[in-house]
Amino acid sequence: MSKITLYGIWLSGPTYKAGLALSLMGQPFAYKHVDLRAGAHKQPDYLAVNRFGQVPALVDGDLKLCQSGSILLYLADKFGKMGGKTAEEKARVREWLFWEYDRLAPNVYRPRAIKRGFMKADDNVYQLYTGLANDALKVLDSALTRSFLVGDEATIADVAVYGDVAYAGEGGIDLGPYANIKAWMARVEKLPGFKTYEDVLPKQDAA
Ligand SMILES: N[C@@H](CCC(=O)N[C@@H](CS)C(=O)NCC(=O)O)C(=O)O
Repeated sequence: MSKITLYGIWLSGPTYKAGLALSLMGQPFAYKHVDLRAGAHKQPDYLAVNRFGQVPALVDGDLKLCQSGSILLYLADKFGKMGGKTAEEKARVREWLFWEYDRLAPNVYRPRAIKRGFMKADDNVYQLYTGLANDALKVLDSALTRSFLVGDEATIADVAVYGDVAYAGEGGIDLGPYANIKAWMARVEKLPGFKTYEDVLPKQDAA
């Protein structure tokens, strides 16, 4: 059976979510570096893997998948791990996945892209995103009076949301006021198989 291959770039938060899920599930994977700066994600060979021309993508045999949330759901289902134990838990996991990519991810990733010079924007645009990020972080902080987001064990909901908040600092967003988020991040970081984005995502192709 051939290994799963993850396509992405080490600076990409959504790629980190897929890599972190594989690592937490104890699944080795091959890796293909997609050079966004060179426009590799818009070339026909990559568009054949991900029609949206974005990273990440995941290839498992003949199956080509994209969208980090969909990839996480696929991995949870395939390996029977981190997907929630009951129908209700599985539904709650999906709620968090849809919420985080609506309210949290763009509002953390875009300030980071502005700070790192990947995106040009005026200060008022930066302030708009960070204001929305803080609105979402308040909601998250008040939900995190429990060990993990859903049930009593870590799920892919924690992976997806961790893959947003891990970049808050790089975007100039202070997590200081969010004690519950900080305590939860420390719990996620203690899970077996946890890796930072620098550690989980190679900077070049890897077999
Ligand atoms: N909703 C997508 C977002 C993916 C995304 O925004 N990827 C960025 C890199 S972090 C990308 O490929 N940007 C290049 C582009 O959109 O042209 C997911 O979760 O996979």
